[in-house]
Amino acid sequence: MEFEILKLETKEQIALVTISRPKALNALNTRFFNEMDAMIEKIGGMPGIRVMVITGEGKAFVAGADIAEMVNKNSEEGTAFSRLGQNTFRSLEKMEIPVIAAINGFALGGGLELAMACDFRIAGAKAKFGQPEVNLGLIPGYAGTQRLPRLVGLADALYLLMTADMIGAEDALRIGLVQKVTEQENLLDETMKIAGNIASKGPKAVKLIKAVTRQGLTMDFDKGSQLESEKFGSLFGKGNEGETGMKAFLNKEQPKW
Ligand code: DAK
Repeated sequence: MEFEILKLETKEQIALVTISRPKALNALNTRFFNEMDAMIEKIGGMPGIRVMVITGEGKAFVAGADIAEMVNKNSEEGTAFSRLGQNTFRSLEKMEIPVIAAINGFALGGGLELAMACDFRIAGAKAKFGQPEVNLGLIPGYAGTQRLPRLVGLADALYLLMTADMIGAEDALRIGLVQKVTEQENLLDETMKIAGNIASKGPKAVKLIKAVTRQGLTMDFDKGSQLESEKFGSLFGKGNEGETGMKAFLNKEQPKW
C-alpha cells in the first residue's frame, strides 16, 4: 500500500511512525485506519524491529476522529466507523513488540484513544489531553470508555469523559495517563532513548512481558500466574534467551541476543 498519511523511518531496531496530516491536526479518517492496518502488518513482518514509536507532525499528536468525515454518517455507518477504529487499535495493542506513543501536542478524542492503545505514553511539556466527544453530542467510539478507566481509574476517567476538560502533561502524569513528561523539544530524542533501552533487552522476554501482562489483566489471578510460569520456563534451556542472559551476567559480559 502507498502511505500518504503515515511516514515510516527505521533507526536501528526502532520503527518510528509519524502521523502526517497536520492541516487537519492529524484527524483520523478512513484512509488513516487503512494505512495503520497496513503499517502494523508491515512492521510486524520486519524481524529486526524490536520497538515501535508513534508520534504526530505539527502541533497535534491527533486532534480526534475526523469530524468532517463523521458528520453525515447515519447510525449504521457510525457503528461501522467505530468498529473500523476499534479493530485497528486492537491490532496495534496486540502487536508482539512494544509500542510507545510520543505525544507532541493535542491528543484528543480518537487521538487519546490511539495513545491509550499503545503500551505507554511519553509526553512533551506542551501536550494536551482530553475526551471532548460530549461537546459534539457523542461518546468515544474507539474504546476510550474501556481503556481510560483501566489506565487511570474510574473517577478520573468519568471526570475526563463527562467534563471534556483538556488537561496538560503534568496533570496527565499525575493521574497515570502518561508515564513521563519531557521538555517539548526533547520529546523525540527522549522517547527514542527509552525505545533504544528496551530494544537492548532480551527481545523474546520483552515480547513475553507484553503478552503475559496484557493477557493477565483479562484473566483470573491464578490462571495468569500459571501463564507466567509457562512463559518463564519457555526462556530456559540450551541456546535460549534466558541462558544467554544469565551466562553473560555470570561472565560479566554484555549479552548478545
Ligand atoms: N476533525 C476534523 N478536522 C479537525 C479536527 C477534527 N477532530 N480537529 C481540528 N480539525 C481541523 C480544523 O477544522 C481546522 O481546519 P481548517 O479550518 O483549517 O480547514 C484545522 O484542523 C486546525 O484546527 P483549528 O483551527 O481549530 O486549530 P486551533 O489551534 O484553533 O484549535 C483544537 C485546536 C484541537 C482545540 C481544535 O481544533 C478542536 O477543538 N478540534 C476538535 C477536537 C475534538 O473535538 N476532537 C474530538 C473529535 S471526536 C465514534 C467514533 C469515533 C469517535 C466517536 C464516535 N463512532 C463512530 C461512534 C471519536 C470522536 C472524536 O474523536
